[in-house]
Amino acid sequence: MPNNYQPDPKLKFTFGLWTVGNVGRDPFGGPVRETISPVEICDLLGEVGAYGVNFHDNDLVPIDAGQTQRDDIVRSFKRALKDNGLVVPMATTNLFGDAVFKDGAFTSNNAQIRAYAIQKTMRAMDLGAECGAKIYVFWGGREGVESDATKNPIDAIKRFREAINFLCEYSIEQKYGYKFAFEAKPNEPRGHIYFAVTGSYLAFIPTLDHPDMCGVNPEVAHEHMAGLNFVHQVAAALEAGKLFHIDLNDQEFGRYDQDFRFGSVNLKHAFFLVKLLEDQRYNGPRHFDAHAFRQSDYADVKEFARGCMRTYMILKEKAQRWNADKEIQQIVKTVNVQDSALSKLTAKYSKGNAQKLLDAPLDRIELAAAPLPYERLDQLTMEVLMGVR
Ligand code: GCO
Ligand code: MN
Ligand code: MN
Repeated sequence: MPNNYQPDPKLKFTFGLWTVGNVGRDPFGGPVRETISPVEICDLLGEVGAYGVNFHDNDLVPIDAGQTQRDDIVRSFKRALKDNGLVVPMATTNLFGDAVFKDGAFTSNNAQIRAYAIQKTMRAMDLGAECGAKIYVFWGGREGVESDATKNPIDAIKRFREAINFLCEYSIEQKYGYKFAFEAKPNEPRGHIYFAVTGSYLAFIPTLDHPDMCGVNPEVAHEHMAGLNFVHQVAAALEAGKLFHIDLNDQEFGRYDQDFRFGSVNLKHAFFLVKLLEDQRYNGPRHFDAHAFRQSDYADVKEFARGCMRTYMILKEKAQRWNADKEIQQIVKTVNVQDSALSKLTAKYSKGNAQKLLDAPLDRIELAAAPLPYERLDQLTMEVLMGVR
């Protein structure tokens, strides 16, 4: 059946104001695209068929705006959302751009800056709630150090916990119904960022006052910067019931933070990621936290946005093909050797089961001889991906 890969609203494809609105600034050069307003960004996203748009407080409302300016901006933004059939599933705080956060926000050494960061987040949570957001992302871009002489890493964890506990209570009291999603990154802009990988947050969450409200927002590029297998990080989050949001993009291993179009670098990883999300029926937003090449004009930025969504849809179709492929499934079945009697024994410890297991005739030489045709399985996977199967 022909498929034109139109964005499926059920997949909840979202972009940040800061992604398609990225003007191409980098450490070595200024903007290469003119700034477009939040309303124009909504028009662009409406045109390419996105489901929603996310923002940091200051992507929408400048940090020094007064109340009237804020209200005017929010009014026109809400109209643009409506005109373009967009929703706002997620909001977040810019706790990294202003000079006040140069040495961190929630983990700053200065109690007054920590308090300001919490205050700014409360206001940004108000703004997000006003626009309908139900997921609140925490990315600690400046929560780190260049030198461990400058901050105590144990204090940093305690300070971060205190801030999150405070903000959970605020969300509950205001009846915002937010779910908090923590986004890890190992470095950039800091030399070292605390909570370097998704697993760090999975270990941190149970220590909070409201662990049920809290989950993670893993990002492809961030785990690849750390040299990790992103699919495994996402699997850990899913298995723990903690995948509240996901930032999709791409990244060469071992390079600077690139934020490339989803699937454009590591196609095979992207395939297994989409397959995992779809097989597990992940139902949250699929957020593209990426931006177009610096060479692109806004016509090409639209191609970038369409490309992110198309690649996801195409990989979803490839995953269905993989799941339906008879030879692939036969191999999967063969290598997953079943033994219900032994599985019953090992499922739960008891003295009796332990004794039976000790007595079980398990022959390691015979077991090692069972075939594992993984070369064939992997090549079949590649052929599905390359479109010849
Ligand atoms: C980055 C991060 C950010 C966050 C955003 C939302 O590398 O800059 O990915 O884009 O996702 O601040 O919290
Ligand atoms: Mn990022
Ligand atoms: Mn991100």
